[in-house]
Amino acid sequence: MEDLKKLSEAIIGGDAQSARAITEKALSQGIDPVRIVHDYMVPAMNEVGQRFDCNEYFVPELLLSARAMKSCLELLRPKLASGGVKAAGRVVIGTVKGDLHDIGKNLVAAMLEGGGFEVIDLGVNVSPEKFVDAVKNMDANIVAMSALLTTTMPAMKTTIDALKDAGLRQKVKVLVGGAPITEKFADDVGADGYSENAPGAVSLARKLLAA
Ligand code: B1M
Repeated sequence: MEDLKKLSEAIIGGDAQSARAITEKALSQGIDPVRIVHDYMVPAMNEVGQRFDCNEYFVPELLLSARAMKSCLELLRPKLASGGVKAAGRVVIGTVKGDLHDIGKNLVAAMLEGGGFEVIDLGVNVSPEKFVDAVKNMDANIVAMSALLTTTMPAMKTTIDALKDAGLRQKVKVLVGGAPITEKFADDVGADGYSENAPGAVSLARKLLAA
């Protein structure tokens, strides 16, 4: 069996080539992709964050680790999605305006796909207008927003207000998440739900649509 601790080490070290090779091998050995992500990749990125916090890592190191993480996610995404049975709902997802962090958002998108949702990923730095247009044009029933910066959290409220102004708020459930987001913040901005992690976002999306 593949030693997945080496995968964590490769992500922490920003070695995309090794990280990808280990992921490929682990998948060929039938290791559960959800386990690969949650037991090894997410903790590795958390360690990178801690090193950044104590000035051991700087932006270039973050970028290298993020690139390694993304490279592995490319391989994992189809596997995470293959469990889906039928479209459980249509989700428009994006990282809010001003925010370029997309690793967590990509993870949530991949897990939602895996949970049987149709996912329209608008990317990063998504303006309220772009969310509104996507809900209109794609006939989505969930809007999922991610924010990693305290300075971009207010964009979630601006987006919810834009949905209200466009007469779309009742049509969609709004799901929010990201490291600085809390349940209280979600309530304060008028979201329908908050999840602290990607698997939680999937069960919450199901619950919200069933309600
Ligand atoms: Co940035 N960054 N960053 N960064 N970065 C943080 C967020 C920070 C906490 C680091 C720090 O100072 N300790 C800090 C924010 C501080 C604050 O706001 N209070 C910070 C900063 C300051 C910045 C810059 C301003 C730095 C600079 O330029 N001086 C800059 C801002 C750029 C911008 O966005 N405009 C910046 C840039 C970057 C990089 C580009 C270098 C890179 C991002 C690469 C990329 O995403 N493509 C980066 C990184 C990698 C980080 C850290 C180290 C790691 C983030 C990450 O990917 N985590 C981060 C420190 C940290 O978080 N400890 C940091 C792994 C990922 C799996 O977790 O995204 O939290 P996360 O997702 C989780 C949950 O939050 C949840 O599910 C996932 C797990 O299952 N989740 C959801 C996420 N979205 C969800 C949505 C949901 C539900 C759950 O429903 C819709």
